[in-house]
Amino acid sequence: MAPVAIADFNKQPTLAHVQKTEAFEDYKGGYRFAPIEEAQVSRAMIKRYFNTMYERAISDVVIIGAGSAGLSCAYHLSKTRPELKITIIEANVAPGGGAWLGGQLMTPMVIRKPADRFLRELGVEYEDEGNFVVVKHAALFTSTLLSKVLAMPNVVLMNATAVEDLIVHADFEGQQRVAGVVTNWTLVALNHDTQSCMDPNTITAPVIISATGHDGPMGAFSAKRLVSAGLLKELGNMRGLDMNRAEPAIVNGTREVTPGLILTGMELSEHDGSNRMGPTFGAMIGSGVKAAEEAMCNLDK
Ligand code: 48N
Repeated sequence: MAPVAIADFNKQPTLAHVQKTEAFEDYKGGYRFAPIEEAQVSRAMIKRYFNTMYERAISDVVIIGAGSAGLSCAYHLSKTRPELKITIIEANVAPGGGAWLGGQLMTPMVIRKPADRFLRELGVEYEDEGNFVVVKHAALFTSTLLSKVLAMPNVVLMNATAVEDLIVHADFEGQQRVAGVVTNWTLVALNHDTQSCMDPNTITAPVIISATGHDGPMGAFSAKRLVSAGLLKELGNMRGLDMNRAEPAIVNGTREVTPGLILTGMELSEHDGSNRMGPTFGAMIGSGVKAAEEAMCNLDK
């Protein structure tokens, strides 16, 4: 069959009549794509996305927030336990949280030792400054970490999706346990005041890891929800900046704060009232990895 001339491109017949075009000319003779019908594109997305939603309605671990702590946690957990169904829920369209920049919109990222060994594991280059290292652009760290997490076969990322609430079950003794998350499209979650009730969806899991940060439209989401749900008396509220106190406090404090819920990253500073560390990210890595270890201990009980 003669190649379709570019002039006839828009007159592509429906798929029923089109033979498979063997070779695609390069730009000189008129670049062509293989023919397609719109419904094929829609169905290719719908089939995969909603199959995933169906399959992940019950997950082994849900991670709320795909910032540096959430992604470091997902990387370590999915690599160490490839059999676990790990589902990441990220409210933004773009995952990565605050880790696309260093500090005050400057792009280099500082990571204090010993967290530099995580960079070597990821294959992210850096400049060694003695007690700390500098990645030339924060996006190099975040995009590398994100690409490795997304390549893990047991990880699913649902971005543009917000956790609007926690599922909380009570056992026979009345002990309350976080048993999953309540989700909605983020644009819906941000517009509940503009419509009548737009009910959410659910994902159940034995372990929830919350890494929702300390600021942003939904920062410290789970910590705040624990207070409003009566599972935590009050927030500790993040304290002033002190790098040397903040980073070990966040990593060492990473834990299951209520049965079924592990907090990691800067959300923990709001829960515990620990200091902030400002533009240094080693604690996010360490806390994320520790949260993964806590989750594995929890699942293996
Ligand atoms: O990057 P963040 O905000 O949070 P962390 O803890 O991963 O990293 C914090 C780090 O970037 C710092 O803040 C640095 C170290 N600065 C410290 C300082 O002293 O200032 O990522 C949280 C992610 C974001 O992508 C949010 O969109 C997302 O969580 N998120 C949610 N996703 C789903 N549902 C929600 N309810 C929700 N809330 C937040």
